[in-house]
Amino acid sequence: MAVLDIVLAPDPILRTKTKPVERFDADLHRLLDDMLETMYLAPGIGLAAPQVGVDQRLCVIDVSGKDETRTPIDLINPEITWRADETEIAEEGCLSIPQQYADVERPAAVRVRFQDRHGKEHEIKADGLLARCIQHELDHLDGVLFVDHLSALKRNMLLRKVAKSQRLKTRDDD
Ligand code: K1U
Ligand code: ZN
Repeated sequence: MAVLDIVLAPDPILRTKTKPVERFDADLHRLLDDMLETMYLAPGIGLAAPQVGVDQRLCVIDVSGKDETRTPIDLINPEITWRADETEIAEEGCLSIPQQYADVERPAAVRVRFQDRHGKEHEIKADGLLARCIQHELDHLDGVLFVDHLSALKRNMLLRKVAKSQRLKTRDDD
């Protein structure tokens, strides 16, 4: 397994709509395993393919706690089939927008239909942190970032901070 580089905003790949996965082969399994390893190391609770520079409709999620057994989920070609009317506000971060956090309002529960790494179809209902993480990751697959749910003022402030910290890092690395 390998740790992949995480793409940071404003890289344009984070703004592209991903293409459906068609081949459920060894290359796909390697990508999913590498993404899981990258997510656990980051650390994060989710990671979508565009965040590692891949234009494919897939993501990995594991919302288990620090002292719990790992429960990774691969979501291939996921689609939300139902959203609760009730919404919840909670703080989100993003591995592609490091060290920036904001409250985001989202439906409190969702149903999602997806394929696993073997191409088998599943549909699950999720609430709480899993529902939030699914929505955050599926947004990535449509080129949407959590800051897009904020006011333009807040969004530009967070994105400017990321751009500035990247400029400083590039300067320090030189
Ligand atoms: O997609 C990503 O950028 C990963 C992101 C997912 C996410 C965070 C918060 C709400 C919804 C979705 C992260 O994992 S950021 C890191 C994080 O939230 C975290 C890291 C370690 C332990 C617990 C949470
Ligand atoms: Zn993210």
